[in-house]
Order: sequence, then C-alpha cells, then structure tokens
Amino acid sequence: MIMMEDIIRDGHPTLRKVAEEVVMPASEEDKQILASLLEYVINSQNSEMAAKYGLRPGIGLAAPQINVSKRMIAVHLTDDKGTLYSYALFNPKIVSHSVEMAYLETGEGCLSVDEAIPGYVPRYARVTIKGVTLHGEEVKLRLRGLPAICFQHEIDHLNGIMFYDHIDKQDPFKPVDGATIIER
Ligand code: K1U
Ligand code: NI
Repeated sequence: MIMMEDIIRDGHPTLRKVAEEVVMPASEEDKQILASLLEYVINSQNSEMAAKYGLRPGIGLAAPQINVSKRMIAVHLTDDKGTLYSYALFNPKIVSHSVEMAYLETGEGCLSVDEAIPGYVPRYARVTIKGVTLHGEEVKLRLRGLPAICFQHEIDHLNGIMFYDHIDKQDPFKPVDGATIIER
C-alpha cells in the first residue's frame, strides 16, 4: 500500500525525467505497481482510510511520483455530471486534442508539491487518450472538463513536467483568451 512517505517531492530528479514505456504485455510487477497507484487514489478519497494512514487526498497519481520512472497513471474522480472516471493505464498517450484551452478556476495542486502554487494552468479543453488497462485491453477515452485536466496533469508527470511549469510567472492569474474556465 502506497503511503505519503513513498511519494517523492518536488526537487527529486525522477520528477524531471521522461519515463520509459512499459513493455507489453505488462509484467506482474508492473501490474502490481499500477494497481497500487489506483488503490492509493481510491483510499485517499475515503475519509476513514485517509485519516487512519495520513493520506493526502488525490484524484490522480503517476508512477514517477513513487520514484518509478515508467509510463503508468491512475485517475479516480467524478465529474460535474456524476460520472465516475476510474482508470489505471499503461502507456497513456494524447492522440488528439482541441485547439481550445481550459483551466481550473482554483488552479491545480500536486501530491509531490507540499505548498500551494497559485495561478491558472492552461491545458487542452478536450483530449482523446489511448492507453492499456490492467487487463491488457486498449482503451480510447474522449475527455473534457476535470477528467481532461487530470489526465493531462498525470501524463505531464510521465514527461517530467510539473503543473506550475504552465503558470504565467509574470501574471499567474492572467485570463487566457478563449479558454474555458472550469469550476469545481
Ligand atoms: O498528480 C498528482 O499530484 C495528484 C493531483 C492531480 C491533479 C490535481 C489538480 C488538477 C489535476 C490533477 C491531485 O489530485 S491534488 C488533489 C486534488 O486536486 C483533489 C483531491 C481531492 C478531491 C478533489 C481534488
Ligand atoms: Ni501531480
């Protein structure tokens, strides 16, 4: 079970590496690591488990955040319509995206960053993502809103990119022309 001590923090070199593709079919070890990422995110949203084990709540987690530089992510969140997006994916890839951008009005946080870093984090408003599940099935997801933002945040971790890299340093809350503002 992943604990907060297993999550590496900003400044650790692994967070800035481009992670390796996972060789398919995935090994039992890689499947176990990916399953543990999803387990963390689910447990962290359970108030009793979070309190018992001191877990900071998260809606996603990427393998590099536990110092495993391989392309694996987990996402577990419910969107504004009440649809659950619960995925553990090997080798997730953005195969297409909108021109239009979007950002969360409250900005973003990261389990590998202990302090709040204010500012808008512009991302693609809509993305299509392909990846391979724990059962070895290829999936294609068309996403918008918070799920699109969260998958992009996690895929950035696989490319050594942190959310604050996208924040305008001169003017963190500068409105982005034509972008959709996502409330949550
Ligand atoms: O990857 C991570 O560090 C996890 C991070 C993912 C994320 C945050 C914000 C926008 C997109 C992706 C988090 O989950 S931070 C915690 C968080 O945003 C949250 C936690 C519980 C409920 C709702 C949000
Ligand atoms: Ni993060």
